[in-house]
Amino acid sequence: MRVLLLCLVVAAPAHAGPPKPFCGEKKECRQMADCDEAQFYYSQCGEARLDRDGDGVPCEELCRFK
Ligand SMILES: [Ca+2]
Repeated sequence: MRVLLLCLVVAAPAHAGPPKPFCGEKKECRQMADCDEAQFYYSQCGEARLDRDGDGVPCEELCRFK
């Protein structure tokens, strides 16, 4: 059984892992689950409006303590 498990791990594709976030339909800070998600949308999805005051930090209400 141990050998079978090892084979499964080795055979797993290199890109297997936690699913990467993708740009979905979210547009506003109140739709973001947390600061990481807000930063992802801000930096990867072109949602510049998430940084309303233009200081480079999106969604202060989520990220201000980071
Ligand atoms: Ca900001």
